[in-house]
Amino acid sequence: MNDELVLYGNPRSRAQMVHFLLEELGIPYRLVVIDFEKGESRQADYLAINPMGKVPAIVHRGVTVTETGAIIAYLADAFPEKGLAPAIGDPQRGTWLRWMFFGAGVIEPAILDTMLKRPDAPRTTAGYGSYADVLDTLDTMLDPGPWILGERFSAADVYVGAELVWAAMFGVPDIADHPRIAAYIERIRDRPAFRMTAGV
Ligand SMILES: N[C@@H](CCC(=O)N[C@@H](CS)C(=O)NCC(=O)O)C(=O)O
Repeated sequence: MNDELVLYGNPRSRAQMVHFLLEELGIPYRLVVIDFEKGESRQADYLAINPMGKVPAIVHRGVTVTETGAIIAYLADAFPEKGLAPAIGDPQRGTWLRWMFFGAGVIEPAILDTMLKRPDAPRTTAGYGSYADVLDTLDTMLDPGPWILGERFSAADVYVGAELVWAAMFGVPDIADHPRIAAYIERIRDRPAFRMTAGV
């Protein structure tokens, strides 16, 4: 079996979040840059990896994984000795999965809809309720902090944390009104692996 780990992405994309995780894990990998300007995400050889034509994607041990949250969860589990995912059977696993899925299914659409100023869907129908609900809930996620699992930094911080850093950089509103979230964003930005992969 080919054990090589290949990440397809580029620094100005969600692939940065996976790159951030790889540096936190400190494992060997090969980065293949997919250049959007050259149309590489829509070329046949890349569509064979991800038919969505989206990055990030990884290939590891002959298996392709796409979707940022799934890749981050997969890699944290694939290298358990690095301690970035609570083991199956550990009650903290429930908290970890909760916020990993919150990152993909709640934070991401809430941020995008807010950035694009899309009209609000009815609160009971929208999976994220309202943007204000999401911020209030993130506040509870960080109580007591400093990380999602308390004193333990994990892959959930890589995913949710990077989403929030990017949201703040793109000027998503009201984050400054939540000092706990603002301080968390600074903690993520200060991590050497984040700085190195985001070029900040
Ligand atoms: N649901 C995907 C979204 C990935 C995504 O939209 N990636 C963007 C860059 S951030 C992309 O590849 N855009 C290039 C294109 O659509 O051609 C995930 O969470 O990984």
